[in-house]
Amino acid sequence: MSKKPSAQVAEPSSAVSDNDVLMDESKRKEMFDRKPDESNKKFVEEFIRVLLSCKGVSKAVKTMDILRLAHICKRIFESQARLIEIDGPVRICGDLHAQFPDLIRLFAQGGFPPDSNYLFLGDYVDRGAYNLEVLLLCLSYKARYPNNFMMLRGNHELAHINSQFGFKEEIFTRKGEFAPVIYAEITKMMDVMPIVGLIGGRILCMHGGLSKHLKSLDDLRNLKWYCLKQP
Ligand SMILES: [Mn+2]
Repeated sequence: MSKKPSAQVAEPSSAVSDNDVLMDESKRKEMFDRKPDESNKKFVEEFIRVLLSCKGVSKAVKTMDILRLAHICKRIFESQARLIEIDGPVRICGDLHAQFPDLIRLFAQGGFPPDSNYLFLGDYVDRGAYNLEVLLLCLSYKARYPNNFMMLRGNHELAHINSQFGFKEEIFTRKGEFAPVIYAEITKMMDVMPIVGLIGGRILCMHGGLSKHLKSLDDLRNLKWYCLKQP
């Protein structure tokens, strides 16, 4: 799969009110927060089905659905710690860098969730051609199996990096007028992703290192959220 996904203008909205909600952050959040768990579960399962059938994000996935998934995952990340403590067995996977076929191969070999538990070490986006497919499939599994599918933050889950290495450009090429809101919401979600995983109380996992000022597991457990300003 070497061909880049074709550029596509964002889908037209069926009603003016849909667009109003889409562009209004507080209305959107209110609507998403009102959805019952069962509805979110069905929504995420459908998301996984569409992404696995390789229909392509531009054609098959609506902007509102991307925003809803980002919202669900942001809530999950906020409810879990920055140091996630899990027990094995778990499959640990490194950088995906927008390589959707590689992600599918990983699942084909290791078992599609929830047959296996996963800990991804970050860098879902940038460099490759399938930023949205990779990120959204991972987020869908995170939303569906929040305690069995773990996603750490890599250095590319930061706006000042992924605005330069392909992720932002892909969203703006493929999602047209709704790109700024999608990019902004995904960035806010990335800001609350965990940064360290501790498996079985003894295997410490992270993307690429930690500050020398963090000296103990309790320092990691007590880490506060932080946000970098978008460029
Ligand atoms: Mn990397």
